Amino acid sequence: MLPLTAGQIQTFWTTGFLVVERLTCGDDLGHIRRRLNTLFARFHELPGRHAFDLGDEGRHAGIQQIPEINWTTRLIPALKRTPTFRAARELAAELLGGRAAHTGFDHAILKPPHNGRATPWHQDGAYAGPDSVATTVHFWIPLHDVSLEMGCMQFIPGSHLGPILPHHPRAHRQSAHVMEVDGVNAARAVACPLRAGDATVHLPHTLHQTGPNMTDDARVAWILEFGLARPCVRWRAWLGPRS
Ligand SMILES: O=C(O)CCC(=O)C(=O)O
Repeated sequence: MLPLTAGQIQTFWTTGFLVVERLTCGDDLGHIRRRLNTLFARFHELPGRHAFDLGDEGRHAGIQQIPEINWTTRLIPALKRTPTFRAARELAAELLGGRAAHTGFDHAILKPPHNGRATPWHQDGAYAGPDSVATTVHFWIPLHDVSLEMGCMQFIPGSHLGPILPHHPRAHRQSAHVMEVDGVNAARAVACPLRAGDATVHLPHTLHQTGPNMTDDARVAWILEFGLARPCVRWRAWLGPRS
């Protein structure tokens, strides 16, 4: 993967998102997909903090609409050693202008064929606590080609410059896990269909959504978050455990 150009970095900070072509290769995507498939295959056995549904019900035993697995790299640490993970971390460093580190959070989202549910408009920052000030960059990496009909990412350019808007659980259902924001002018949305190996990257305030999967194939995306590596993390390592 070539370094980003100054123009790409400027586009990212101006619009709040960027399409990155050829982040990774098909072989590694295949490897990641096999590993993630093993997690989705035992979705119902995973501890509750790892497994949610982004559809109407956040947790249920029935047919999943949009299963999501959080902290995939805690479940399968080898995922952090993949070329895809390393390439995303390198690009994060270029975008952030310093050494980048995994925030610790990552997730995988599956949209089964004809799942009938969009992932609603939201800002990732709505899930963080009010004291969260860190600037992080979020890579959305589909494990295959992805079209608008399959549920590619859509962004509102410039929305990263605004505040975190009021969010509510999907369709105001208290049993929903996924958050939603009302009143988004979807006419301004930019859809980002991708080829396998490409990715999008966005900021915590950038408004985004994905449509329902209207195709016969499953849509799977792996999402990785990086921030600037903080010196104090190294200091803590040097100091060792504090009594
Ligand atoms: O993959 C999806 O459907 C939604 C992804 C998303 O909203 C996110 O990563 O924040």
